[in-house]
Amino acid sequence: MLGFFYFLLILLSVFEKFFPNTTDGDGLPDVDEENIYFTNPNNSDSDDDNLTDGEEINTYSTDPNDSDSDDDNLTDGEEVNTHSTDPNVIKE
Ligand SMILES: [Ca+2]
Ligand SMILES: [Ca+2]
Ligand SMILES: [Ca+2]
Ligand SMILES: [Ca+2]
Repeated sequence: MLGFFYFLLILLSVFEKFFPNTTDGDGLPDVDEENIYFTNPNNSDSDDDNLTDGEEINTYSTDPNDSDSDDDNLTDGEEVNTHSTDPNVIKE
């Protein structure tokens, strides 16, 4: 009986590894949002700049907690979606 529970535990850990629990569907596991990125696990866009936390971390390398990573007064979302500028480099 104990062996069966052990088997279930292993099954669960394998499952979580391949299907990380992400409440807000931004592609970042909740545990990573809380412990690594310090973003909101219940909000797919913590800084409200129209890029999801996952896009900022994995695609654009921008700050998911700063709506304007390079402080040039254009939000990260505006730079990527509207101006096609680099959200990490201040435009001259
Ligand atoms: Ca999030
Ligand atoms: Ca964002
Ligand atoms: Ca941002
Ligand atoms: Ca900017």
